[in-house]
Amino acid sequence: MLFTGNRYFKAHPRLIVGARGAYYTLADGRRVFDCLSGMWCSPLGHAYPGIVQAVQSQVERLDYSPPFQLGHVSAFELAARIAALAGRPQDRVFFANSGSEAVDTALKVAIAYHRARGEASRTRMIGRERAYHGVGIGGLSVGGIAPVRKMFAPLMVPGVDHLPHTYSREHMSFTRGQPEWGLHLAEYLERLVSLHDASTIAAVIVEPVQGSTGVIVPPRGYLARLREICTAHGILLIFDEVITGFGRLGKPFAADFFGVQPDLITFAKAVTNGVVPMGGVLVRADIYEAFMTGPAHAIEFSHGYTYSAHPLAVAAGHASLDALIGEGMIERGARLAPLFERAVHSLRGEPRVLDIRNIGLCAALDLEPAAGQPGLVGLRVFERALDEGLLVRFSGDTVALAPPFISTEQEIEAMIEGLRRSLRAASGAPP
Ligand code: PXG
Repeated sequence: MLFTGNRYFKAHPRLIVGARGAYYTLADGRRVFDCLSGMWCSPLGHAYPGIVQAVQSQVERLDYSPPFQLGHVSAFELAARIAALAGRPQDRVFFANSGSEAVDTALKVAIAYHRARGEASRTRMIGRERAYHGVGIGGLSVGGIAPVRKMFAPLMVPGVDHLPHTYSREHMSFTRGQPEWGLHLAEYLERLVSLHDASTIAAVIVEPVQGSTGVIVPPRGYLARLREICTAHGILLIFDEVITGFGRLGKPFAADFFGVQPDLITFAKAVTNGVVPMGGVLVRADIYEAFMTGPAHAIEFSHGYTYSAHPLAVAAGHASLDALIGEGMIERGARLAPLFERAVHSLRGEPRVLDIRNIGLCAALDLEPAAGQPGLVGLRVFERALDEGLLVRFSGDTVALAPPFISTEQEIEAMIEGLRRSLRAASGAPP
């Protein structure tokens, strides 16, 4: 089992048998609202007709295409559409199959780019505390969630350092959107540059909004300041948009939302609405060009996966973009965000609620842990929520919400009222 208590699961199996629209069907027949859009990956809900049809027809036309030394047209078209969507039409795209692979690919691009330009001393990478960048060796190394890393300590890539995370309950609890406090934390990057010297640093990687650790929203001005410092020192800035990409904040990418452009953007999850695995990296054109040296038949970048740009993923990607853009689904999500914000913050004052944070169509609640039993309150709320017909995501004692863009206002309100009852029931208060 993945990131799951195996023994608890075997004793209390939770099995899913179907999904349609914003609902899953569990093995016991219960229909539950999908409060996290799958695992942040299905903003269009499940069995979206355009995607189902596109994947079905693709599997009959071209079910697999070797991505080394060959290509297929629709993969290039999808790359161009994604770059255009990001407002960076000159960018190149490298396809992978997951967020973890996208992150490891971006780190490789960064290291190899400096080497290609004769700055091979730039090997160091800077991540951030509480970051989640997947489970590859690179992503783990720049990641900052201790329980995820500690078991694998000897595998960490050497020469990685971390910025402090930007969360402070004292200064920002119950903030709606971006906190006013915390801009000064970007200056830690200057300190790391002074410590290690810019000539040793290849890249800084951050999630614009930290997702997995519980929706930590960047302080106002923070990302722009990181951008300035990176630019001043020739350091590449990577935004890991595996969660924020494709509309979660109400704009196609968090880079647009915050008005800060990184050099590379990793994406995954919603690019195919979660229907077929896909990840990738958007790379600035001049970074790509730096590799285009040597004999024209030679391999410029020795990296790739058997399933990169898999035809079924590409088909699902095109159909997802048709809906996200063509059918206005990102805008629909954006329109729901103010109502979602009001609704989720109405949970302030409910039992054990220590903090609520939100941005776009995502939010997290920190709950006061039970003494000596971290994670137990989260588990209880999760189980009570299932009884309320809600599938919420909990991690420790933090509950995360990121409903599908196809949700109705009534569904958002019902989700919050169901969660309210779950919080009360889990704490023993009258429901
Ligand atoms: N980067 C970021 C920012 C992520 O959020 C990954 C990389 C890795 O992606 P893959 O596809 O390799 O899993 C992620 C994944 C949760 C949750 O509930 C979040 C993720 C995965 C599973 C659960 O917060 N993020």
